[in-house]
Amino acid sequence: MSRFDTYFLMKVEDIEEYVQEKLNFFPKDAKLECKEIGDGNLNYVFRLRDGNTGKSIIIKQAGEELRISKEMKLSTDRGRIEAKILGIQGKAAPGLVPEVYLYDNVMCAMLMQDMVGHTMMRTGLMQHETYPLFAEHISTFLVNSLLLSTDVVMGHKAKKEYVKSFINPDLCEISEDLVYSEPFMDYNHRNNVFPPNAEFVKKELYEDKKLHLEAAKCKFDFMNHAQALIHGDLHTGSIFINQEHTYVFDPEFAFYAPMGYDIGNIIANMFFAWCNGDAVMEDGAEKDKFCGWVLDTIEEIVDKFIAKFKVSFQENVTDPMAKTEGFMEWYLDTVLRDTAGVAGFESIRRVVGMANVKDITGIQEEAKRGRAEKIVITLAKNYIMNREVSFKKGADYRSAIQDAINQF
Ligand code: SR1
Ligand code: MG
Repeated sequence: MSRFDTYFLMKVEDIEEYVQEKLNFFPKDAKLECKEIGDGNLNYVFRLRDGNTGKSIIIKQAGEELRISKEMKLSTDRGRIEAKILGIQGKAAPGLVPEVYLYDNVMCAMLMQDMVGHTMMRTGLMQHETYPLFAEHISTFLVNSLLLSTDVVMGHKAKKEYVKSFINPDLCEISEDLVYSEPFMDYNHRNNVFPPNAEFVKKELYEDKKLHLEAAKCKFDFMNHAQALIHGDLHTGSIFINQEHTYVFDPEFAFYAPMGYDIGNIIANMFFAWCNGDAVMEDGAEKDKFCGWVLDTIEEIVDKFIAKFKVSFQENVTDPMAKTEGFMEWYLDTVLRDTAGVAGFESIRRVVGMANVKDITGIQEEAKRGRAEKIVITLAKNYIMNREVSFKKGADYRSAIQDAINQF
C-alpha cells in the first residue's frame, strides 16, 4: 500500500517521496529540493533537483479544476492524452519533444525530462531574444507530427484507433468556446476586453455578422474534420528553446482536427512577439533586428512548412487515391486555408477572450496597447475572411501584416 494509490493533488512536500517511490532516477542519498514552477492555466508543475549532482526531473500533475478558475472542472484524462501524444510525437519528430519517463494514471501525473538550458519561448521573446533556428525546427515538427498522423500516411484502421484514443471532450470544449465562439458573442461573460478598445471590439467583432458566419463554419470544421493528430495549444508558452535547439511540449489539448490549427497558432503567437517588441522597445537597431526577425520567421515558417510538406508527402504517402495527380496540391491548399483561418481565430481570442497573452497585456502604455490590439484584430479578420485564396506563401503573411500595421 502506498499513499499514492489514490488520487490527490500533490504539494511540494509530497514530490520527493513520490518520485523516489515511482522511479529509479535519483540515488537514495540524493539531496533533493522541490519547487512548484507551473505558470499555466491548468496544471501543477514541479521541478525536483538533486543538489549533489544537479540532475533534475519535472513532475506535471493534472488537477480536477482549473488553476485560473475553480468553477471550471476538467477531466484528468488529459494527462494520459498528453503522455501518449508526447511518445508519438517523439517518434515522428525525434529530438524536438521532451522524453516522458513515466505516466501514472492514478495520480494523473507525468514524470518527464527537465528541459535544462532552455527557456520558455514566450519569456525569451518578451526579453526580445531572437532564435535563428526556430523556423527550421518548428517546420520540421509541424510536418512530421501532423502529416505522419493522417490517413494519407497511416493505415486507416490504425489512424481510427488513434482518433478513438485521443477523444478529448473537456479540452476541446475549451477551444470551441474560447477560440471559436466567445470572442464573437460573449455569452459566458468572461471576455477580457481592453476598455479603451471596447467600441472597436463591439463594431469589429461582436457586430460583424459576416465574420460570425465564417467563425461558425470554421468551428464546425474544427470539431468534425479529424485530419491529423494536432498538438492543440501550440503557442509560444508550449515551446522551450535556446539558440541551438527547440522542444515542443504541453500537448494536453491534442485530438484529431485540421492540421492548420497548429500552424495557425504558431503564426499568431509569433506576431504577438512583434507587437510587444514594436510597442515596448526603444526605436533603433535592436528593435529593427528583433521585429525584423519575427517577420522573417513568420514568412520562413510558412515557406519551410510548404517545402517540407511536399517532400514528406511524396516520401510517405501510402493511400493509393492520395497518390492521384493533383491531390497533394489540393490537400496542401486546404491546409493553408485552415492555417490562415486559425491564425485569425487565435489572434482574436488572445486579445479579447478569457485567456490573454502577456506579450499584449504586458504593454504598459495604454495607447500602444490599444494600437497593438487594433492591428491584431484587423489582421486577424483579413486572415479569416480571405483564408481561401490570399495566404498561400510566407510573403502573403508579411504583406497582410504590413497592411494592418499601416492602418494604425
Ligand atoms: C481555460 S484554459 C485557457 C487556455 O489555456 C490553455 O493554455 C489553452 O490555450 C486554453 O485555451
Ligand atoms: Mg498549456
